[in-house]
Amino acid sequence: MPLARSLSITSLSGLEEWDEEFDLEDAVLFEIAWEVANKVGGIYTVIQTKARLTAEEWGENYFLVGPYVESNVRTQVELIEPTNPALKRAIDKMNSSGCKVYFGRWLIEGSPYVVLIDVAFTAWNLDKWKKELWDNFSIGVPWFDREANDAVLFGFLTAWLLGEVAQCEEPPHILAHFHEWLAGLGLALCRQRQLPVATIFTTHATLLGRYLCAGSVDFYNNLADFNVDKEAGDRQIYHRYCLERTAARCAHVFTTVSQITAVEAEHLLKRKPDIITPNGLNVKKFSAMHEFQNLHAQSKNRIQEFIRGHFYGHLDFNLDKCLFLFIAGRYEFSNKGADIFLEALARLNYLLRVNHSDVTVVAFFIMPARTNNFNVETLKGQAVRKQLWETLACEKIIKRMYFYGQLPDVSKMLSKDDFTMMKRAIFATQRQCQPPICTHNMLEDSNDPILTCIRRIGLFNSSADRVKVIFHPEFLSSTSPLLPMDYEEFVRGCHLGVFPSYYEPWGYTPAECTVMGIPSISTNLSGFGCFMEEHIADPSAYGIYILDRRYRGVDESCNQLTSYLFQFCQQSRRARIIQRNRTERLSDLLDWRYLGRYYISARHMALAKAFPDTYFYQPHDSDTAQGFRYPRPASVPPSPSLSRHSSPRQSEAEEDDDRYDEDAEAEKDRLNIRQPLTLPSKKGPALPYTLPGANGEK
Ligand code: G6P
Ligand code: 1S3
Repeated sequence: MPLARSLSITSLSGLEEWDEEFDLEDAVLFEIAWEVANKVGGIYTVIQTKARLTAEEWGENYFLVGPYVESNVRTQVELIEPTNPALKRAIDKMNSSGCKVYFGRWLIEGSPYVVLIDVAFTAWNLDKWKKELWDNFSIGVPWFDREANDAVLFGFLTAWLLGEVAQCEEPPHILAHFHEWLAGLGLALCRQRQLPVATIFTTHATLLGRYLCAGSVDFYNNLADFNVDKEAGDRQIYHRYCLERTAARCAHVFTTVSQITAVEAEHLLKRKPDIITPNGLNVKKFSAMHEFQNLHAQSKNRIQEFIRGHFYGHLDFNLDKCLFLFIAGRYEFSNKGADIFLEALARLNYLLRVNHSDVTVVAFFIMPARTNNFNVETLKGQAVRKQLWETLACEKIIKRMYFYGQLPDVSKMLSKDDFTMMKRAIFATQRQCQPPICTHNMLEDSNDPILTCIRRIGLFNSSADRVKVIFHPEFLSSTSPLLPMDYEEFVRGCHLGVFPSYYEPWGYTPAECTVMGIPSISTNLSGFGCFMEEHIADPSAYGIYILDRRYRGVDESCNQLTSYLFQFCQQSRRARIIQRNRTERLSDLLDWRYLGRYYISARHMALAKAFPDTYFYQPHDSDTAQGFRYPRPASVPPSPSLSRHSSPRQSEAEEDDDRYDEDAEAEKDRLNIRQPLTLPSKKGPALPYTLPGANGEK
């Protein structure tokens, strides 16, 4: 068995170094999730971004296990022969017993090995396995729940695979990390069959939490009082809930992504997580410090191009004074806070109008819904823009300039025909209707929650509106004929991400904004918001606005959101640039190179619990629970009156002055960050966790 290295995390600017001595020589790690090489939601991002670091740590002994989806495999995976003899034997044995199990390398950073299981191919076992599930766990799965049926097949197949590996001649110490309820049954089966496997279960959201929040329930104030069985039954997810709860209860180590979801899990799944494993990202560092600012300007230009087309005939606002806001993610209207974002936009529209502001806000909603492709009016907008551009940048005129070879005579530059052509092109940009709200033909237009809300609040992109809305009900793609940008480019070009979620165990969207240096609004009900609140002395100074949705009513939260937005609109360009610099400086905090340590702790904890004769886990110092805090940036004025708005604010006169010394500003704050940090002790994670066995679980 090849050697796995133990990990040493080093040199993150301003953050703690971390060395963990734990001999993994004789261990193999399987990480099992339905979203391995299969993008459905946030778990894909967790696994894909973390792969490089985990592959560095475990080398040849790291295997991801997921479902075989042909279209994904064709584009993302290189199929090869299994490299590990024990795993090869296990796969061969399963394949000769009527399964289809593939082995390959996932073509992402770190190129981890993947074992992909074709669950449909073994569907003939479903009834037999469901009976076994009923006999051993008393969980009955109805025939019509396709997802739950897949979870049963995937669970039995992964347990089969691990069982085969465990039966080889000199079995390694097997560590299996299962993500989310869809993969959880494999864990329960490993425990029920008493396989020599150390198990971890991570929940990224509880099923019941998601369902309850989507209804009209005061979730966080009633967490302790829900009759969980009844609530799950009422929502027809009792069997799924049982699968999730069984996995959480059976795991050697149970983890979740944030403190707020830990409390939720304790009440709804009846087990307190042993450790919190916050989600990180693969942070890209540019050699030029302000490259991300240049990228912002480039991407913003491309969004402006789109806006020129979308608002053709109504482009009566100054694009240079236009701010781009956006919300993006799974289309859960109230869970993701699209409801209060729209309401706050209506209020912001009123405030900007009565204050005669020259700022225009364009708010993008990027949330996939059922559509029938792009609508004609939106496509026409982009066609008109292109035609106008081609006419104005007429080849003939350019050639004339070129042939002169000297300063051109302006009076001879344009002929009468050129003028006629230009007039026609400009007249063609007139339009009778308002610029569209939605870029696509919606299948359920009349019931769609975003469109219904827009109809109610009356934000129709009229000339008088200072807030315009664009609903793009499809994820972005660089090959789109409308807005040809991928998500990352789009985020870089925006000014502010707005994510006022009510239910958000972690929330990758604001984290992604942060590492790209784009300010964002999240809430104290999101894992990300709470994490930032805990680690930064004055989050808003860093462009991390955290909305209070916990202790305030909806209307109050909405007012707070409106005031954040209005305050943001009042910032000068220079202030925005300073703020982006500060935001970007937080990216180390969200890097897997820093946050990966919690996963490492969870693994060591599980190995020590399952194989106490071989592994010993030393719990970390209790004082580490405090973690560290980024201080207020040195450049924030100390006086209470001036510092009330901790976002940088400059006078209007400075608005267009973007020549200030960004590097000096950045250096000042950077030095400040290095000074008074309360760092976690050498080996300790900064987040609170309970010690192994504290829940009486084994
Ligand atoms: C970046 C660029 C500047 C540009 C600015 C626009 O900082 O380096 O050249 O002026 O972005 O900022 P804004 O917030 O107005 O999009
Ligand atoms: C979940 O995905 P979601 O958007 O349904 O898992 C993500 C990854 O852990 C997490 O960021 C998100 O908050 C959860 O809700």
